[in-house]
Formats: sequence, structure tokens, C-alpha cells
Amino acid sequence: MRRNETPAVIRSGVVAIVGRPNVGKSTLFNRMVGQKVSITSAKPQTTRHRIAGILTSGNAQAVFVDTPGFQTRQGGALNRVLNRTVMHALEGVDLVLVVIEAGRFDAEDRRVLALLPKAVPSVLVVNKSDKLPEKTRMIPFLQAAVREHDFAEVVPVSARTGRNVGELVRVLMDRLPAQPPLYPADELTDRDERFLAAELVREKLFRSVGDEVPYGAAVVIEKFEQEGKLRRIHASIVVEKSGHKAIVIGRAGEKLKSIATAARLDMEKLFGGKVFLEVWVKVKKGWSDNEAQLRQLGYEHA
Ligand SMILES: Nc1nc2c(ncn2[C@@H]2O[C@H](COP(=O)(O)OP(=O)(O)OP(=O)(O)O)[C@@H](O)[C@H]2O)c(=O)[nH]1
Ligand SMILES: [Mg+2]
Repeated sequence: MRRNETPAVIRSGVVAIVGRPNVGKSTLFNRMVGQKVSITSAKPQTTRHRIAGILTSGNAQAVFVDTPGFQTRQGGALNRVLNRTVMHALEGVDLVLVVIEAGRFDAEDRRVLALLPKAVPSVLVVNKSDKLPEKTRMIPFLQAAVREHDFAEVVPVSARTGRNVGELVRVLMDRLPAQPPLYPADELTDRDERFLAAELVREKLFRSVGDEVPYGAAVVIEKFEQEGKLRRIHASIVVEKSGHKAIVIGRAGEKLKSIATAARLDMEKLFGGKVFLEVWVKVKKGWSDNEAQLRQLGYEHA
């Protein structure tokens, strides 16, 4: 380094992403991380586990933490566990992104504000700005939203189109503490392939089966073996009722086959190698309202 060159500040930190269900947290997370790591769907309460995604860019590293949508309606053990996961994910973070949907701010969003740790700055992210393109409506909405809480910044984005997401990343990178990176620069996530594989199967289920079936379903990886670049994966979809099993399998097994094919293609892309995937369906009555069974199925905060 020459004498009058100032060294660039190295920044890194943990950025939690919170909000009510379905506001687009996971879509935004994937967009910022630059790869599809967290599953998304049009149904609320798709995300069930804390997952970190790492973005290293220049001298800064952000460790984004995606969380389940905070749920304020009555629910069983699974809902309680998901809300606990959100609260735990807020511990020890450097920054919080509170995601809302453009044009909507209501009691459910206010419940999320009540969870925010007092000493940590929070940035309000107004997502789905593509749904509210008129400035005459967006500006008064932003003005009203910032009055709800002492936000450090407010940034409208569209996670779907990517609009303004680069600006959001710049804003939050500048707010991270000056410290060395927490992960190696080429690390993408804190989760292993087993976890990611189970999540991809669950995503396809959420996207292809309607009504209450996905809410009563979990995915377990029974076997995960790697031979060179080939991964052999056996997954089970655990459902609540035998009627649900029939729906997931579909006529002549067509539904299950399409779920497995779509999941396999995503796994091959994410893992960078061929995947042999077998998916089975099992019935476990009442698992989603039973904390012991939730623990067995990998829910950390059950
Ligand atoms: N129009 C529009 N839709 C979006 C945008 N971002 C996300 N979505 C859609 O909103 C729905 C929910 O997206 P997710 O990313 O799964 O939302 P989430 O907040 O993670 O939801 P939970 O995990 O269930 O809490 C999906 O259908 C997304 O495609 C956006 O910027 N614009
Ligand atoms: Mg999500």
C-alpha cells in the first residue's frame, strides 16, 4: 500500500429478515444472496427454518438470516415453534430488515415491530413496489409507514424484478460493523445439502398441492449418499392424514412424480451435479401439533 492510500474499511455482520407471512422475505433473501437458497411460494408460511445466506462483495460481507413469517393468528404447536424461531433469529444480529408489502401496513405488521430488539437498527423494506407503481400512492404510503417506528432507513424494492435491491444492499452494507468476515468469501449458506434437499421437496409440494395439505406436511431425508458427482437422495414427505397422502401421490402417481422431478432439477442446479431422487409419502397423524414429533422432524425450537 502506498503511503497516502487509506485502507478500505472491512465490514461484516448478521442481517435478520423479518415480517408477516408472504411479504416476500425469502424472495428478497435469494435476490440479495444471488442464488436460490431459501424456498418460496405464493402460500403464506412457506419458510419454517432459520437459514443464513452469505453475500461477500468487495470489502463487505452480509450474513442474511431468513426467518418464518411471524404468525399472529391462532395455531397449533407448529405455529408456536415458528414464532419462537423468529424470536431466536433476532438475537445477536447487527441489523434487522423489516419487510412489508407496498400499500399494506396493518396490525400483523405492527406485531412484528413489537419484536424488534431496541438496541439494533432496523431498516424498513417496502417490497412488491411493482404492485404500487404510481408515485402519488407510494410516497404517502412511505410517509405513513416511517411514522410507525424509529427506522434507520426506508427502502422500497421489488424482490421479484430486482428493482432497487442493489441500492438496499449498499445501504445495509454501510451499516455493518467494521470487523473481519464471519465466513469464507465463497461460502453460500450455513445449511448443508441434506437440509436444502428437504426444503426443495417441500417447496414443490407447496407450489403444486392446494388447500391445507402443505401445512400438514414435512420432508425428511432418509438417505443422502454421494458417489463422485452423483448424489443419491431418498426423501419422505410426512403428511397428517391418509387422504393427504392420496392427494400428494395423485392419479397414477403423477403428482408425486412431478414434485420429485421439479425438486431434482433444482437440486442439480444448486449442488452442481447429477441427482438420483426417490420420494415416498408417509402418514404421521397429528405431527404438526406435537412438540416431541416436531423435534424429531428437525424443528430446532420445539
Ligand atoms: N409482485 C411481487 N410479488 C412478489 C415480490 N416478492 C415476492 N413476491 C411473491 O410473494 C409471494 C411470497 O413470497 P415469499 O418470498 O415466499 O414470501 P415470504 O415472506 O418468505 O413468505 P413466508 O416464508 O411464508 O413468510 C410469492 O408468490 C412471491 O413470488 C415482489 O417484489 N413483487
Ligand atoms: Mg419465506
